[in-house]
Amino acid sequence: EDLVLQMHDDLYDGLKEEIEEGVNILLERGWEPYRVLTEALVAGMTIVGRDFRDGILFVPEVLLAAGAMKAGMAILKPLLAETGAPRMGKMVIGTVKGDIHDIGKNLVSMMMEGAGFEVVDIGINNAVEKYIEAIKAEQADILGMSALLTTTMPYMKVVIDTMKAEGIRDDYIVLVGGAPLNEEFGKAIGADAYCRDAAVAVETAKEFVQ
Ligand code: B1M
Repeated sequence: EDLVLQMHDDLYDGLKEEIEEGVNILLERGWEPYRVLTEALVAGMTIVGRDFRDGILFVPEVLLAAGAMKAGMAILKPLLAETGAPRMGKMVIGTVKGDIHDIGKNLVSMMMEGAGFEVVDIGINNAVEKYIEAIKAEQADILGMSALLTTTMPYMKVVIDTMKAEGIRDDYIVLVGGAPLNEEFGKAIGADAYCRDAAVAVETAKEFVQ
């Protein structure tokens, strides 16, 4: 579809209004919100990520792209949440200390809400104290942690180890995600599961709460 390719370019160029317009047009054409999300926005961000890695794009440009992506996600959010699914459980989610990448986390939050989970988003750059305070105060069923940097992902282990030391590790389902992680890492740090993407996070969370 031409419009989708155009949107990949617009996202790359950080054109917020064009992305909003594109999202609305695809929805008018009858596209499912999840398809718009994955094929137009997430796929576009993958291209941005590749050129960022290769030194073709720099932080200011990627920030603009992220802003455009968020604007598109804001339109989709209420639609993804509109399923009227029964309440499934409660999740506290945040990115780990040192990590400000929040698009993936926001997407997971949206999809979890859409699937009937209550989500408490504690934002970015969370120290272990913040996580533990939140899961206790919210009486959460699930703790979700997100990390996009190889330098911040080891912090997930700090959180889990602290939970163990406090004797509360087994009171929660701990799910982890983020581009640099994998199954093996999830196991090694003592998480209940690694979630490759937001859809997998939803499926995994459902399996654990049922
Ligand atoms: Co950053 N960045 N960045 N960045 N950035 C990456 C991650 C990088 C891979 C780019 C690259 O080199 N190719 C690279 C990391 C390399 C590494 O660690 N090996 C990198 C770097 C180096 C950096 C800086 C250090 C750059 C610098 O300053 N020199 C810096 C660090 C900032 C910090 O956090 N302290 C930095 C900054 C930034 C921006 C601020 C410019 C911007 C973030 C804006 C924002 O988020 N508000 C940014 C962006 C946008 C990216 C890329 C391009 C895109 C990330 C993204 O949003 N993806 C990224 C390249 C890439 O990943 N391809 C990159 C889309 C999103 C939907 O996917 O986040 O993977 P993702 O989430 C998925 C899954 O991973 C999973 O589900 C999500 C949805 O399907 N998931 C979970 C994620 N969290 C989960 C939690 C769960 C479950 C599933 O819990 C249950």
